Amino acid sequence: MQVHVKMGLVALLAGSVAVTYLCSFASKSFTQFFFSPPDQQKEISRVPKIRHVVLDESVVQGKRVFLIGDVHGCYDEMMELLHKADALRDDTVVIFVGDMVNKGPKSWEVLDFLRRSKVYAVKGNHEDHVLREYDKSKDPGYKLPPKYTWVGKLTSEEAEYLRELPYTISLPTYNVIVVHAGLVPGRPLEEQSNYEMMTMRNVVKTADGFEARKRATEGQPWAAEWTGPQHIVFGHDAVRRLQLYDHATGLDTGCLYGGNLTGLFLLGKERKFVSVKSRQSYINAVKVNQF
Ligand SMILES: [Mn+2]
Repeated sequence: MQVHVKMGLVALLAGSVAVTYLCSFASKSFTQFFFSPPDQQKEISRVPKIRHVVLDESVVQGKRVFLIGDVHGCYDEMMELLHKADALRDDTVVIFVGDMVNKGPKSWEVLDFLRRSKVYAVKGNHEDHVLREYDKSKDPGYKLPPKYTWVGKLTSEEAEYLRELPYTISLPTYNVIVVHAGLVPGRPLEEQSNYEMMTMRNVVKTADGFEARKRATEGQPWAAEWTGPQHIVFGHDAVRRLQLYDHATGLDTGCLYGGNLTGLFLLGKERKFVSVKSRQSYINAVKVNQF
């Protein structure tokens, strides 16, 4: 009898939890569906004034362009790569594909280098994470998680530099677009979601085109479905390492995980890579679908 009463109570409790959950889920979905533009469904930091930067002929004329994969605070490897490629010259335009900071050992040093040098970069999901933590840390009651302690020391100028990183950099001279994570095929640049440009890995086919997926468990790599006309250079996907498609090149070769840091020179239709070995595995393994 006692057992039955207990079971009844448990069932009642479980039922009420489920109903509460379903109600909150339904109302959230309803609100999101009717009142939020797509980007606000996923939390991101305040968007930069210019989302899409164009580096035209006046910037790249007579210069080499060198694109660098996800650095993640691997300052020593970054400097080694820049020297190996002889890229710190006035005749070389250097562009980073995002996720320059976080997770690795020397995020601040990388950020300081970026700000002091005449290099370009797009915003990755980790720059966005840093900004969200920075904004939260302005509340005196907020305690930064241990892995974001370095964010507490950022000046407002340093945060502002990260804030204004664009989501894409286009190089019409080379017919190239640089983005951190990816672009949804068949969708104009202006209609790409800020969140997805920093986080997507795959796309799934729908009746009217493609939808982005953050996780690689569903659909295809977006780059496999990208048919141009521009060539997209991106990072973010350390699990897949170097990705070579006709119209897309993925440069995240997992420096943070003991792989390589890879750079790419744009030379007409050819792709010339320069890479350096990671000095150590700063994190033991790439978690599949890591965010
Ligand atoms: Mn990333």
